[in-house]
Amino acid sequence: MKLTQAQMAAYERDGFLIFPDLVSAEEVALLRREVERLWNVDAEGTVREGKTGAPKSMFRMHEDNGATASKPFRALSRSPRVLGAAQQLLGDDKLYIHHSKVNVKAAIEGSVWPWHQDYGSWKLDGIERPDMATMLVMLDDASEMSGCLYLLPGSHRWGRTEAYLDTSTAYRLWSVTPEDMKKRMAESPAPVVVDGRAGTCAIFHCNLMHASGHNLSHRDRWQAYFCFNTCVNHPHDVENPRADFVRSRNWKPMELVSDASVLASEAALA
Ligand SMILES: O=C(O)CCC(=O)C(=O)O
Repeated sequence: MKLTQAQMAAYERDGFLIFPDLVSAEEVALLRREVERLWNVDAEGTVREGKTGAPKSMFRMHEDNGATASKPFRALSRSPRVLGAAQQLLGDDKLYIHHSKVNVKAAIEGSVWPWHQDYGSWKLDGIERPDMATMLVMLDDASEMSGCLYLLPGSHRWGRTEAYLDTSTAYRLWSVTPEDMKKRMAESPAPVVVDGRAGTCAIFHCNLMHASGHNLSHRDRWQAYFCFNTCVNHPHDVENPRADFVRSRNWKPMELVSDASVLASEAALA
């Protein structure tokens, strides 16, 4: 996939791009089988909801080792559609993944994600510059009812905003205070709803404000995220670094594989 000049300009202006049907129904079905397989894996990185024990986030699908390694997720993370798009937007062919994850927002009981910038956490991981972008992959049809993501257009241009550690959900997240967010949203364009069919993807800048609400529907909402950084921008040492599953130290440049590798990886699973 080669992004057009218009897409590059829109990313610069808005801080995100949305790609309907970037991942096929067959690929989504395979990735969903992988999520089901990983559901009960007892991995260090899996964050479970306090009330139900259902996963909220599962990490580290993209590596070729470890309890949550997944060939289809690894292939997708290196495909021209995903890695190639991130390379173009970050202006660098040498990228690695800071972390990958699947966020499971369980029907009715799954918890929310407050307004935040990802770089709020990643700067504290020791990453010097906001030269990072995340590709989201919908593994379900997502709607406002099911707690889809919202993006605040242009907010990446504000730079990094002061963050506080929100501990109200099972995943401790550096978030923007409600007071700050209310002021800023009053002066911003309306948030964009990232909804649509499973297989829809969105790539967004690490300083873009985003959030998602409750899943009031009867079905879980599953979404995968690949968070890219440029290799030269890898984290420097910090005191008490977070674990490797969320702050990778595998800074080797990733290599592109073909788009067909996602489905081809199923043969390797058999
Ligand atoms: O999955 C979601 O609804 C939001 C996730 C998110 O914002 C994050 O993981 O940083």
